[in-house]
Amino acid sequence: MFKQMKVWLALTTLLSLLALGAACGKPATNDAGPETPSSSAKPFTTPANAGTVTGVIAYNGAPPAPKRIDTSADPVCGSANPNLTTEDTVVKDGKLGNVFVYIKDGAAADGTKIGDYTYTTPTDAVTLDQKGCHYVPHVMGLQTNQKLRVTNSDPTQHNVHPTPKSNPEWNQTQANGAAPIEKTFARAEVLIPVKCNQHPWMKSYVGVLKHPFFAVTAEDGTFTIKGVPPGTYTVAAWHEKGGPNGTEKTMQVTVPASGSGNADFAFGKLPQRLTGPVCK
Ligand SMILES: [Cu+2]
Repeated sequence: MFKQMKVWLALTTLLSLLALGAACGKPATNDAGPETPSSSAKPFTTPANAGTVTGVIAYNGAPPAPKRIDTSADPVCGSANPNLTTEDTVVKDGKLGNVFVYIKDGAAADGTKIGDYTYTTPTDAVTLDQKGCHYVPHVMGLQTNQKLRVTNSDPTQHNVHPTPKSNPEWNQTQANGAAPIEKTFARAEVLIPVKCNQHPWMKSYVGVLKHPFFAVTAEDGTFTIKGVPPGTYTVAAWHEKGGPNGTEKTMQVTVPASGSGNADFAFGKLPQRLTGPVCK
């Protein structure tokens, strides 16, 4: 018992030190923006002059090299995916993949706040697969009450375990060949970590929003959020590193009618001239 406490203490100390070290990154909270629509809520329909929010996420400085994962705890994983590596910082040509980008706040040109609309829940499920003993995709998004469909493509057993803060926590064993697990999340939450109780290295993140204005950056760091009504918004970019809840950066973006608002973010090391006053 005492030993466990010591390990826990060491871990929390390490985490706080890490948080301090990432002085330029703002630790993220799980606040996904306005949750409850006001009494003036109106159903959202995509206007004919909707635009997009697009951008590229840069990664400054040398990215940490992916680490090889020791899968020896489960021989099936070792043979299925012998070259499994960490996916927390996926950088290609200075661009960062797996960043969750979303509209956090703001209003359309007619003054209606993004949180004041009600949105239709998509009928299609979003799939989170377990393949080669890792989660695919690593980061994904879905709307509140939209079905999350967890599948197991591996010849081994997994134990799917999301650890939300605003939604109920659950964990469920999924044997090889078992039927998909279907769940929904009723509350917006950015983002919900998902782990596997069977394989400690397995991790993924699920962003839940009441609206459809989110995207995950591709390997080349690009993203596009479609169907956005012209207006001015706070756009947030979230990456899992830099704090216990990841790092979130925001910027104001104006989406012109039938046009595109640009939201280029940068993670990693800040250029030297920006350090100091920028870091609070
Ligand atoms: Cu697993």
